[in-house]
Amino acid sequence: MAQVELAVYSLLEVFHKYAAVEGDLLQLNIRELQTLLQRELPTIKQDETSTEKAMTMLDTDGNGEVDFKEFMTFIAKFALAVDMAVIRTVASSGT
Ligand SMILES: [Ca+2]
Ligand SMILES: [Ca+2]
Repeated sequence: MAQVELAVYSLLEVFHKYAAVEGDLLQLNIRELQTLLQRELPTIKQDETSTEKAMTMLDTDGNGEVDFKEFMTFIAKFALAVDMAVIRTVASSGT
């Protein structure tokens, strides 16, 4: 499979793996979100307050859970932030 397709399937798989743990199988509640962030995005600093902040930030329709669309919006923002950090590193290394 092509690299981008693999990445998309991988994101789908990760989302559904954590979303299906309890309650609504297609949405992440705050505990599922916390587990996903801790295990799959360990470079983001984690504590209880940050999970609550993440939930508020990700849950754009305000239903108290994170659906795949909300999760992907977050992943897109995360990717852009990583890209910016990489650009800054390359620029500051003087190469
Ligand atoms: Ca769930
Ligand atoms: Ca939501």
